[in-house]
Amino acid sequence: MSDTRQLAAAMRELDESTVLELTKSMIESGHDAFEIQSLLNEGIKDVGKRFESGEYFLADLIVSGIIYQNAMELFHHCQRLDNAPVRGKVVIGVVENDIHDIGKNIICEVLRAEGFEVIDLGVDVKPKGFVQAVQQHHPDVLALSGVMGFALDSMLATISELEKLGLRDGLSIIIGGSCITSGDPALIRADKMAIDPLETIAFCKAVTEKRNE
Ligand code: B12
Repeated sequence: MSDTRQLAAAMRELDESTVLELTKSMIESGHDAFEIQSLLNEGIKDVGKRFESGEYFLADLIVSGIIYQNAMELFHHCQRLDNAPVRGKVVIGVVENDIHDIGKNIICEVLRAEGFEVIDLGVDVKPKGFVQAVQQHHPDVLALSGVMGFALDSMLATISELEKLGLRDGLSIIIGGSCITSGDPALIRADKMAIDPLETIAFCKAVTEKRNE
């Protein structure tokens, strides 16, 4: 089996030492971070399927999260140079009742690497938490992350609260995470929905470039 196939399989089997060994060797041999992440994503999605079918238990989900994050620690390429100019400001958080933060942490890292100042509100953020952060930080972009099916309702509740308080105009909102399956962002009254970190960067760059025109 090739290293790439083995990496997804080792993630699926929760074989931490093989995951870390292969991640290291793929980084050393010049594989792209997004390619490695997509293999880890493929493996961890299978962990979810095994959990759903009763083959894996909650403890296995917890372990899969730890392994994934330890593999992510091996990436140091995303550090922004301290003296690089700040491109814009993003407030991000995982929406109410959802505590899945691995994907959100990846988005934070890639945005920081691209020169954005990121204010990370953490997990299970209530609509009022986002409202307070928008009032305090005046971000260019508000990014709402969610994985659970119900996260879309929490996103809609957050955007409704911003609208109610007159804070929606002039604020660009991107929603993302695997709660997004398909559909139109306008249904949630967001400006953009995405799963791919690269699309997130492109959206945030477009917003700040437009602001600077
Ligand atoms: C690890 C894991 C956990 C860990 C999370 C650890 C952590 N620190 O995050 C723990 C053990 C805590 C956990 C708990 C639970 N989990 Co869980 N978990 C998973 C698992 C296996 C992996 C999730 C993950 O991290 N994936 C990897 C990351 C990198 O992917 P990602 O989050 O999608 O992020 C990527 C993109 O979506 C995107 N992205 C992310 N955020 C954003 C934001 C923006 C703005 C944008 C643009 C993009 C973006 O970028 C990322 C990079 O590619 C999934 C399986 C799956 N199919 O996803 C189940 C899964 C999500 N969990 C599930 C369930 C049921 C639960 C529990 C209810 C279990 C229980 N009985 O208690 C609890 C719920 C807790 C809660 N209220 O949130 C279900 C959800 C079903 C549903 N759709 O509603 C899944 C799908 C498993 C399954 N098939 O049954 N879980």
